[in-house]
Amino acid sequence: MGQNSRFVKAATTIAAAALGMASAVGIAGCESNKPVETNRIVIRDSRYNPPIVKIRYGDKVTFKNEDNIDHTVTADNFATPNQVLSPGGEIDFVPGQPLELLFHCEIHKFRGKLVAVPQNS
Ligand SMILES: [Cu+2]
Repeated sequence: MGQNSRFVKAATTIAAAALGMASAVGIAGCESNKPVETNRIVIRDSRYNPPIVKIRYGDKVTFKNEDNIDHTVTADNFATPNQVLSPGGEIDFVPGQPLELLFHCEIHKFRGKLVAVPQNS
């Protein structure tokens, strides 16, 4: 009985640690989880730079592919935006409401996040 409950406790601790890590990391491979206020997201070396962007909704954000291979900007829920970007290609996206949009490259699976906040925040 004593050993059994120790095992349960250990397993619980591991699960909690894994959860904490997942939320702290947020997006795998990102150096920083701090949103950067910018209207420009550049894809370079198969990453979105910066990986987490904050804008005001109604403002335009431009994605540009500066790599020499195709990438996509694809919303995780496959709603807008969903676009293949050839080398040098650009796409604009204007969120019509406050949102948190997770997006990724369908081809290479790297990830990014766009936070659109109310105009007065
Ligand atoms: Cu890609």
